[in-house]
Amino acid sequence: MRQLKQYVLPVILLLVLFSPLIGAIPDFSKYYHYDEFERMILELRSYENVRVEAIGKSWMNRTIYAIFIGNVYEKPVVLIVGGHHGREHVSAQFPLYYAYLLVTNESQRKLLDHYSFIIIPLLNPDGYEEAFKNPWHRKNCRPLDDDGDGLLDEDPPQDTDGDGYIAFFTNGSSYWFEGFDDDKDGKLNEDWIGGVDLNRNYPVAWDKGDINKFSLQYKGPAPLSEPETKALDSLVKRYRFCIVLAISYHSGARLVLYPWSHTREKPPREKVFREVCTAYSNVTKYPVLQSSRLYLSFGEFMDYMLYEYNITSITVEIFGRFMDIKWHREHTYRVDSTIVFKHVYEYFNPYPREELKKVLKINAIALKSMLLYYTKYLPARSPGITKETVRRIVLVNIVFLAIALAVIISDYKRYTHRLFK
Ligand SMILES: [Ca+2]
Ligand SMILES: [Ca+2]
Ligand SMILES: [Ca+2]
Ligand SMILES: [Ca+2]
Ligand SMILES: [Zn+2]
Repeated sequence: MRQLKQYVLPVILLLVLFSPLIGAIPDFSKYYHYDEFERMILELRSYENVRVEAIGKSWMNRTIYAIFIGNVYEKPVVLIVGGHHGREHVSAQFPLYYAYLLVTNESQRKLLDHYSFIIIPLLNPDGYEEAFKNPWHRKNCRPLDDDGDGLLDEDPPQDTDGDGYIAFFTNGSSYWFEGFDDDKDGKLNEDWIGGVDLNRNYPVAWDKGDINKFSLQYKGPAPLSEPETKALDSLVKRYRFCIVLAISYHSGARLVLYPWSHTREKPPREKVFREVCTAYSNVTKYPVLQSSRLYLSFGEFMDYMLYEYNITSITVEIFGRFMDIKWHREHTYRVDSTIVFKHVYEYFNPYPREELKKVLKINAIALKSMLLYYTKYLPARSPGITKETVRRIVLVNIVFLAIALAVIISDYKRYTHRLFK
């Protein structure tokens, strides 16, 4: 007995120490490299009603995942896509965080009564990983000879002074980035790693897109030329008739956008679009705007969903310093006649810990509230034949049979009675 007692205290201590780990979700208040991010995606497989599918590979052979929550053939599907753009880390963090909420948070789980979900948190894993080295990186990593010298990606920018930032310089007439002239051709940073802007690569007004390979908005050699956009498109093709709403997450600003991006014309069902966006905006206070009112963009995902598949689709710019004059002033320096800006990562992504937590939380509340609002637009569906329906049909048939039998018997009795009377 005494021997047993000496184990009690250590066991209790261990249980107390590790209890927060049991059923806990990952720490989303910091950012993760791709390998860890991938591990967090795969860990979702241990939850009920969750399936994780590899839908394709990036140029650098990283896997692109889709997370399925609930039964997509039973409940209308909400499609959520993040991480189109490398440096917009929070735009990938949020969809993964939200996937965890849908399976662990009581209040969010109620949405599964109305919807199922397909979540692609990170469409551009190469760009995402590259942005840890070069936080200006937006495109994918298709090997691309930007300057036409026959060499691929030979001169990206670097942090030459080791302060952890890649600075941007401008003197009013020209601009340049921090880095070495890697190929010693006298030009600085003229051929970055990659790439194609995935959110300009879809076949909607694609021909009007940017053909300059060095441009951050380079549209690619052909519509859907990239393995990343192709993977997403074939997934959407498979479930096009189940998807009732598509939400694309980006960062750089705080806005809720609706189509079109490629024209200033009104989209079909503009009223619904405005209502849905407003339901989100009521929580976050982000302004609601038609995307093209901000600027025109061609070959864009949200437009493609509506144009090609008639899927109601919106874009949420989840966080950013766009138009934040005060922040810009605080993060811009002047050295002689040169203006220096370093904090591009913080422009696109909230600071780790408190600020990041706050952004994720408020957007999760906004998304839930928008989805609850949107239930009124869900198509009326036949519930299909369930076990319960079969049980009821059998029961009703038994009752009818019993009545019929009773009638026949009583009729027979009456008949025979009359016959032999
Ligand atoms: Ca080159
Ligand atoms: Ca390049
Ligand atoms: Ca530096
Ligand atoms: Ca060079
Ligand atoms: Zn973006």
